[in-house]
Parts: sequence; C-alpha cells; structure tokens
Amino acid sequence: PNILVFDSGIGGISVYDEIRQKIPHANYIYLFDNEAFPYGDKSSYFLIERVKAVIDKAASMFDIDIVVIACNTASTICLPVLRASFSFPIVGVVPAIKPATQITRNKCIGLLATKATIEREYTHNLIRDFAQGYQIELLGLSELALIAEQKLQGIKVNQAELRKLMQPWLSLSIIPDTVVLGCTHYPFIRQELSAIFPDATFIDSGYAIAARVYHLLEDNFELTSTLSQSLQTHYLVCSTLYNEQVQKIVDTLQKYNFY
Ligand code: DGN
Repeated sequence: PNILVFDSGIGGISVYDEIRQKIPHANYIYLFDNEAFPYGDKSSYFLIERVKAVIDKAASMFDIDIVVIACNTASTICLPVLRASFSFPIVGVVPAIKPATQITRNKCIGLLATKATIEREYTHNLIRDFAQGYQIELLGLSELALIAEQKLQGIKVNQAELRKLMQPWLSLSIIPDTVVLGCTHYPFIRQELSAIFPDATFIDSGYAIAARVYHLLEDNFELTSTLSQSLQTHYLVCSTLYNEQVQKIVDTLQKYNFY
C-alpha cells in the first residue's frame, strides 16, 4: 500500500515510525507542511482549507491508499471535511485522554498540546465523555513543537527553559502522574520532559494509530508477507526552502535509530 503521513512538520515522524514498525512492507510518503508551520497558532478556517489543498495536491502526485493526519492540531478540526472530500480512508490523531484514565493512579492527568488543540471543542468533548471524575490539567504551549523541531536539527534542548515552561504544573498541589502528549512533536522530547516529571507516565497516540491503519488496510493488502513491496519513503515538502533542513532531520533521526 501507499501510506501518506502528514504533519505541519517533523511531529508526524513519531507516528510514521510506529506505523512503519507495524507495517514494514509499504511505501510511505511523508508530507511536511513546512510552509505553514506552526499550525498551533492558525485559525480553524485556515487549517481546514490548507490541509485539504495540500492533501489534494499529494493525491494528484501519488496513488494513495490511506492518509494519516499525524497532527492533533489539524485532526481536531479537519477530519469531517477531509473525509467528505476524499475517497481513501483518513485516520486522525487525537489526544490519548481515554487511555490515560486507565493508567493514572492519582486521578490527575496532564494534557500537553498546542494552544489550538487545548482550546478545541473536540478536546473538551473528549474530556467530558471519557474523563469524568478526573482532574485534567491542560497546558497549551506554542514553543514546544519548535523545541522538538530544533532538537531534530541537532540543537540541544535547553532544560532550564523547558522547566520554566512546565512551571504551571510544578506548582500544583497534585502533580499529574500521567501526561498525555497531545501533539505529535512531543514524543521527540519525551526524555527531557520525563527528567522534569520523573514519576509520570507519558502516553502518545502513535501505537493506537498504527493498529488502526493496519486494521483498515488488512482486508485489501498482504501486510505480513515479506514478498510484498519493500519499503520506500518519499519526503515531500511544501516549500523547497526546507529541503536542506529535511535532510538534516533525516540524518539526525538515523542517529536516533528511528529507521
Ligand atoms: N504536530 C502538530 C500536532 O500534533 O498538533 C502541531 C505542531 C505545530 O504545528 N505547532
């Protein structure tokens, strides 16, 4: 199958990596909307139009079997329009609030995401429907996705700066013992976050998304056979100015053993 994984930047690579582990014999197209990065401060209207146009363009270049919107900020607003516009299945990524309720012991869950995701009605409905009776601490930060992007370009994370950003949680009387990484960029700085909250469990949606993609493809494709197509990954960027940076990111990921 041809699997398109999409994000505003590198975040979706954390999801791509999980899918690739589950479905190694597929072709992947990883699409960065680097031109409009970051998505966290864009309006809903802009994002709906933008994501639709970008996916449309990619679909005219490749024969796509499934699309993964590996971005919480886009998924929490764009999925209905995308599903109405395209015939291939579209899988989205949303904050793992529900699994977090199964893990927490002190009933205090932290949700870390972009400001846009934190403000979405979608997110508030998730909490209302699946996390009644839990204390949910919401923290919307614009800076974190950029910190993760920089880390993958080889720039070390400033731990003191990160700690300052986390201050709202550090000063709580009950500190979340379970942290939902509600932005696909954040698994890349899990280690740094975990140094600040050493007792917390961090969860993301990557594994569940990989299982979902597998399930949607398994009827039509031979996913386990080693004889099926071998892996190929195309990296697509919206602005060619980014090509050099993409190369740097891919090099860094290789160092981190992401491939
Ligand atoms: N990776 C995206 C997400 O999961 O929300 C957004 C990152 C960004 O564009 N700020």
